[in-house]
This record gives sequence, structure tokens and C-alpha cells, in this order.
Amino acid sequence: MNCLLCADVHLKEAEKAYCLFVLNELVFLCEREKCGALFFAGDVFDSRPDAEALRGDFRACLDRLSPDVRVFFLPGNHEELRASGMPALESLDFGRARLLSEKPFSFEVLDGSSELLALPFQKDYSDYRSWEVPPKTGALRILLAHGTVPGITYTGPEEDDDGGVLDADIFAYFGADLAALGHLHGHSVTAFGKTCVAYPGSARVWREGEAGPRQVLVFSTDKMPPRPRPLALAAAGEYRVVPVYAAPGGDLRGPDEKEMAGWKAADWLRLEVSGVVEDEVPVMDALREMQAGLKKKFRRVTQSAENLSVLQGISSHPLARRFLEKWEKDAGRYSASGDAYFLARLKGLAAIKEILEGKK
Ligand SMILES: [Mn+2]
Repeated sequence: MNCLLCADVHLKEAEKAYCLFVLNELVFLCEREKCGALFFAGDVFDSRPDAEALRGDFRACLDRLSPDVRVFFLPGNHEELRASGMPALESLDFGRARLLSEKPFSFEVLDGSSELLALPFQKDYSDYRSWEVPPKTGALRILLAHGTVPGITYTGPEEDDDGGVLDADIFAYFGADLAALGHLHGHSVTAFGKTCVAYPGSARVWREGEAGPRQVLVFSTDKMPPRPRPLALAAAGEYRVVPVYAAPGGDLRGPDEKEMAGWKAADWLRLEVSGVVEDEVPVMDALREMQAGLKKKFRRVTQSAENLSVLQGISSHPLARRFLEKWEKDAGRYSASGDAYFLARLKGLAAIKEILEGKK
């Protein structure tokens, strides 16, 4: 049986159209790959109110799957967010999706050759040795969970610090062949002992910095060891850092039509303006104008001016003027993409600024 594993879809009412676009693609890929099971490894919804608001759309989308496809919905930490005063997750109708919320685990035989051990998100899993998990009988045991694994995956500062730490020994202790995981939004497939530890990564761009294609994993329960294969989600778009170069006088050079040709409406652009300028105010005005224009074409456009520095008189100083004259004459020596050319101006002016400020 082929299976599709996805995680961290974070369906959110405020971004409904985009989120459902991604969910539709998940369903499409599940059908195309002839999958018999679809696993959601936590954070299907961005919060409990989002689960309540979007469950009907979620149900309707899943109804488009072939009748024999089984859908499993493991709750993550986000299903618990803003949950006070909201209905219990178990009281909401998720249609075809079977909610695996039983703590500390639930267990079932999937088909003749595989079995599923599901661990919904818990702050603490440390008593796992006291759980009465049935001994492994199938050829393939899938452990579905939502959390971080110290020593295997990077658990740096950008991830939520809200518990959910899975001791890697859990996988060996329960004889898991495949740990199908959510929570970390980066993609990784790692061998750990006899277990393949697989994070598809977030199925959509959820926050700043989630670069690279968003993916799901496809694997077969008939093959040992399981080798999950990533598939990119076109509907999710990509997070792109877009350099914007400010001239000393304030003119901005942003992405041109040619560069943007391959970008999608679902993309999230982060405009990073850099330069040594006379005055910050007109630069920021121009940047916001560029941002507003791009917002009409792309899902989200954010900006940063961390690499912008101000030095009054930079463009009229003789040293800077000589440098800029030479820089302008050198235009033809640089490639069409232009980044190196504009970076040369940035580096040159930054060095001159240091000299003028007496740092060198
Ligand atoms: Mn998440």
C-alpha cells in the first residue's frame, strides 16, 4: 500500500483560500500516487478556533478522495491553541479523517503487512516504558507523532519551545521502522538505528524563513526498509528572500520582470533592502511602495531594512564620488542578473563609510 505523509498544514481561517489550495493539492497527490492511506502528522489546523471554522472545508476536500483511502489525523500542539471555551476536538466532525487523539497512544493494524502506533502531541512522553503497546507483528511498524527528537533533528531557537520532546529511544523501544513525524517545519529523512526518522516539513509556508520547496513524503508499506520519497507542493509556493539595492540618493533596484517570471502568486517575498544612503525616510517610503505593488501579485510580502545604513553627505564626498563614477563605468563587466554589481556598490560604500567615520 502506498501512503502519503504530510505535516503542519496549519489550516488557518485568515489565510483560507491559500490553505485550502494546498489541501487540495495534497488530495490530488494522494490520488495520483494511488495511496491507500493519508497521514496528517499534527498541526492540521493553526488553532482550535481554526479547526472549528474550517472543519467543513476540510471534510469536503477529503470527500474528493477515492472511497477506499483511509485518512488519519494526529493532533499536534496547535490543535490545542486558543482552545479554552472551545469545543473539544473529539466533538468536532472531521468527516473521513480518523482522529487519533487518544493519549498516550492508539494502535491499529493497517493492512496485512503494516501497523500504526500513533502518539498525539503530549508535553511529556517520558513514561513510555509503562505504556502497554502491543508487540510488533506486522512487517512494518509506523510510529506517527508530533514533536522534536534531540540528537537527530535540529531543535534550535526558531522552533516552538512547548515540550513535545520525543526521546529517540522510543523508536527502538517500540520497534518502529518508520517514525512519521510532524512539528519541525524543515524537511529531513534520517536513519537512526533501525528506524527511518522522517519529517516531511510544513506543507505550506507558515512563517518567515521557511525557505525551499514545501513537501510531502510518499512511501510503500510493502518495501523494507521504507524509503520515503519527497514530492513538492506547487500550491504552497515558496519563501523568497529578495535583495533590494538602495542607491545613495534613495533610488531602489528591486526584482525585475525577468527575475519574477518563475515566481508564483502563492510565494512569500521578503524584501531585504541594503545600501549606504543619504536619508532613510525616502528609501523606506519607496520600499513600502514597492511592497504595496508586489502585494497585488504575491500572497505575502514582508520587508527588512537591517542592512540599510545612513551617512549624510556620502554621495558628495570626493572619495565616494570617484568610487561611484568607476562603479557606473564598470556596469558592462557584470552579468545580467546584476546582484554582484549592486553588491559591489554596497561593499564599496560601506568601506568608504567606515573610513569616513574613522573606523579604519
Ligand atoms: Mn507546526
